[in-house]
Amino acid sequence: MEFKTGNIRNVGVFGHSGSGKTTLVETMVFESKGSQRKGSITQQNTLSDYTNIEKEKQHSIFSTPLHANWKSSKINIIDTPGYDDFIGEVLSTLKVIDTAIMTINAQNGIEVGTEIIWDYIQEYKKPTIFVINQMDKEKADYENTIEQLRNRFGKKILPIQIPVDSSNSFDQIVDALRMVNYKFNEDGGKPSKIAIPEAFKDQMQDMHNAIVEAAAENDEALMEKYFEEGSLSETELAHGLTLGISQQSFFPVFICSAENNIGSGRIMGFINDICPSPEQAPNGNLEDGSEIDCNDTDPTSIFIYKTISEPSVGTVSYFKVYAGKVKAGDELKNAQSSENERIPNVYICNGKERTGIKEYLHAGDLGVLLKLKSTHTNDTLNAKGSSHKIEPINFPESKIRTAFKANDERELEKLIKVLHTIENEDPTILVENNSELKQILLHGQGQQHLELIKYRILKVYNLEMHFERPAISYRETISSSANSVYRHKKQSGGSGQFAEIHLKIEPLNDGPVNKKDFNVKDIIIDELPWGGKLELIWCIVGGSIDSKYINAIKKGIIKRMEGGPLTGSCVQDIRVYVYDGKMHSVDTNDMAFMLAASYGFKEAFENAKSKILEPFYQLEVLCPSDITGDIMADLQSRRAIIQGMNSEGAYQKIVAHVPQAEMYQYASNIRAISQGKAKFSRILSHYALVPANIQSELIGSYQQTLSQ
Ligand SMILES: Nc1nc2c(ncn2[C@@H]2O[C@H](COP(=O)(O)OP(=O)(O)OP(=O)(O)O)[C@@H](O)[C@H]2O)c(=O)[nH]1
Ligand SMILES: [Mg+2]
Repeated sequence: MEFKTGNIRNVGVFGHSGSGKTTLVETMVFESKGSQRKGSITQQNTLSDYTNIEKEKQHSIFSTPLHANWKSSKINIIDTPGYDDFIGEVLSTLKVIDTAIMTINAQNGIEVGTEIIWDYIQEYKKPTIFVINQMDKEKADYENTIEQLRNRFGKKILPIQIPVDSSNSFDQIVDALRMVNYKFNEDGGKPSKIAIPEAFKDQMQDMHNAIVEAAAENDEALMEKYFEEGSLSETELAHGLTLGISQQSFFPVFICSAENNIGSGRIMGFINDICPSPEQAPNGNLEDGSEIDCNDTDPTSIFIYKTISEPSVGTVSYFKVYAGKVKAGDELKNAQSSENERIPNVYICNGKERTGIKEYLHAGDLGVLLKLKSTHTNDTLNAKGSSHKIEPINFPESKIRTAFKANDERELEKLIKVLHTIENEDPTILVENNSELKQILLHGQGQQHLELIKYRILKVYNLEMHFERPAISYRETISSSANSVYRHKKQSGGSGQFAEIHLKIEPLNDGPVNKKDFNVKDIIIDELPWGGKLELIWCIVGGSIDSKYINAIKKGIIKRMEGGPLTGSCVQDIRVYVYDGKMHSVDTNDMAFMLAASYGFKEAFENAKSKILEPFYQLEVLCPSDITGDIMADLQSRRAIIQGMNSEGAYQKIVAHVPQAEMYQYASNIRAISQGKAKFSRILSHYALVPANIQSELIGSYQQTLSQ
C-alpha cells in the first residue's frame, strides 16, 4: 500500500530507562494488527529489542524503527533506549520524527532520563506527548506525576485522561477529549464505552474545557468562534489541537498500562487524528541554513539517519525521505561523496523483519536500504536535479575513555579494523591512536557503552580485548625566567659545526613582551600541536645571527619541547627571547643552530623552576537533590573544584573542574552512588598546576622509567 505524505505520522518513543517504551511500542503495533502476538520483555520476544544482546540485558540498546497502519495512516514508530550511554540512537531518532512520545513511570514520576531527553527535545523543538505508563502498578500515582509535570513544564501540560480507580485495578480511563469512559478487559485491547462515574463529571468537564481552550488559542478564527458559541466542532477542535501541538503550545498527557495493553490504542488514535504529518511539521533544515519543503513533487532527497552493519548482509542504511519519493530501481547521488548509488530494493521494517516494497515511499516516510557502496550516517542522496545536503545530526562528544589491548597481540590490527566498522555505525564512539600516550584509546558515552562494544566484538567477531587505565597527557611549563648561553661546536673530520645562541625564557603569561630591555625585531607565535604556545622574540641586532636561521632555531626549540625534562611530557606556554649569538664564516648552518637552540633551551628550562600541569575536565552532574551531598563528597575526594550549583527542574546541576587523573571509571562510580539516578557530561577544559606532592610522585616514577 502506498502512503502519501499527509497520511504519514512519524513518532519516536523516549523516556528514562525502564519506563516502558519497548513494551508500549509492542502494544501499539499489536493493537494496530501489525503483529500476531503481543511480545514481552521478560519473554524476550518483543518486535523491538530483538538483538541477542538486548534480549540478554533486557533493555534497549539500539533505536528500532517499526510501523503500524491506523485507519488511513501509516504510523512509523521508533523505539529508543533510555540509558544515556546510547544517546546517539536517541539523537538520530529525534532528527527524523515529527512527534516525541515521552513515557513517564507512574511510580517514579520525572526521572533524570526525562530531564536529559527533554533538553534534546527542546533543542529539536519537537511536539511532545507525555504518556504516564505503568498505571497498573500498586504505587502508581497519577496526581503526583501530573503535579511533577506541571511543576517542571508549567501550564503547557494538558491532561487528556484520568484513571478511574475501580477496586484498585487500573481498567478504566476517562477521556476528556472524547468525553467517554473506556472500560478494559483483563487482557486490555479494545475497550467498551461505559457511563462516566458521577464523581468524575465535573473534573472531566473542566479538563474538556481546558482542552478546547488550548485548541482555540492557536487560531484567531477558532478563538472568536469559541468565545461566541462556547464550543468548537470536532473538525475545528482537531485542527486547533494539531496547530497547538505542532507549535509546542501544549503537551497532552495520556495514561496507560503498556504491560496490560490498556490505553495504547487511544494513543494511536490521537497520533492519527491530531499529531502533525510530515507536511504539517516544520520544514527540515539544510546544511547551508536554508529549509527543505517536505513535498513529494520535488526532486528526491533522502537522508541517512542511522547505519548498521549486519555480518550476513553488510551495510544497512535507515533513511527518511525529505523530499520527492523513492522506489526500487532508482539511482541517487550521494551529495557528500559524489558517488552514484543504485537502489535495487527499498524496505520498510518492523524490528528485524524487513519487507521489500514495490511502491513509492513518499516525502516524510521512513525506510531502509541495503548494501549501499559509499554512504554513511548523515549523508544525503539526491535524484538528478538536486544537490541538497540535509543538516547533519550533531552527535555529542564522548564522556569516558579507556585504553585497550587485544588479548592476543597478533590480533590487534584486526581488532582496530572491527572497531572502525563499529565507529562507522555509532558516531558516539571514537577510536584514537594516541602517539603522545603511546596507547590506543576508545572513547564512548559511558561504561555500559564501552562494555557493550567489548561484548559485541567477542560475540560477533570472536575477538577478545581488555581495557586498561588510560595515561594522562601531562604538560610542563616554567614559573620563572632563566637565561642561557650555549655554544655548539663540532670539529670532526671534514666540515665542522658552529653556532652560539644567547636566550632568555619566561612564562608566556608573565605579561607583555619586554621591549624595554630587548630590541624586538620580530615576534613569532606558534600554536603547538599539543596545545599551548611558543612565542619566539627575535631581538638580534648587528647581525650576530643571520635571520635566515630563525626557522632552524624555532625547530630546535619545538623539538626539545616535545619531551620536557621532568616527566617527558610536552612543554607549553613559553616565551623565548633570542638576543645574541655568534656565527662562523664556514661552519655555521641550519643544523648547528637547531642543535644550539635545542640545548640552550634545555639549559634555561632547567633553571626556570619548571612545573607540571595536568588536564582538567569541566564536569556537569545532574542529580536528584537528595543525593547532592553524596555526589559533592565524592567530587571533593577527586580534587574537584566546584564552580557552581543550581536547580534544573526537580534536579540539581553541579558544575566542577576535576583533574582527568581523578576521573577514571567515574561513570561506574556515579551510577553506584546514585543508583543510576544521576547523569554527567564532561569536556576537557584547561590545564592547571598539579599539587606539589603529586608533582614529586610523577617526577619520581619518570626517573624510574629512565633508569630501567
Ligand atoms: N506492570 C507494568 N510493567 C511494565 C509496564 N510497562 C513496562 N513494564 C515492565 O517494565 C520493564 C521495562 O519495560 P521496557 O518496555 O523494557 O522499558 P524501556 O523504557 O523500553 O526500557 P529501556 O529500553 O531500558 O530504556 C519490563 O519488565 C516491562 O515488562 C506497565 O505498564 N506495567
Ligand atoms: Mg526499551
